[in-house]
Amino acid sequence: MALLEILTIPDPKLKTKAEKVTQFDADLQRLTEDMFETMYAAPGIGLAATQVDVHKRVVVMDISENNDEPRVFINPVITEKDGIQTYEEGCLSVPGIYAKVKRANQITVSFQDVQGETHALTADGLLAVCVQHEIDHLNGIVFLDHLSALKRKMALKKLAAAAN
Ligand code: GNR
Ligand code: NI
Repeated sequence: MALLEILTIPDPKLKTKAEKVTQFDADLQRLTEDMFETMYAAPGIGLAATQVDVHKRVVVMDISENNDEPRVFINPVITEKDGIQTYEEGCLSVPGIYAKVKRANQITVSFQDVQGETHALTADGLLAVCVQHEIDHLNGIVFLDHLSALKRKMALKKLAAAAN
């Protein structure tokens, strides 16, 4: 197992669109294990491979209190969306910044597991937020991109001030 370095904005590599996974092999298994270790250590409730500079469509997640519900989503695709919810989001790639983001309230996501088996999951609440947040990363999008230009500017100003 290994801790991976998490990219932070404004790193341009966070804007990379990740490639579909086609090889369900030992390297993929090891990547998910390293991503879990990195996510739990951060700590965070989700991590997209993009954030650790691996541009493949791989997401790990655990929204449980006790870190005992690990979930892996390979090649996730949202097939249904319903309603709207607003959630105060944070991101390991945007440290210390929190902002309300509007997203679908309920989603159905189709994905593969590390063996390549296909599954579908219907989720709402935080799980739905997290799946949408992580799929955004795979498409080179961070939550700040959902904010108004003014709110994004304020968040970036705060981030720059914190870095000094
Ligand atoms: O740890 C995280 N918490 C979180 C809180 C609200 C909405 C989304 C998230 S995901 C984030 C980890 C992360 O940056 N994943 O990409
Ligand atoms: Ni994030």
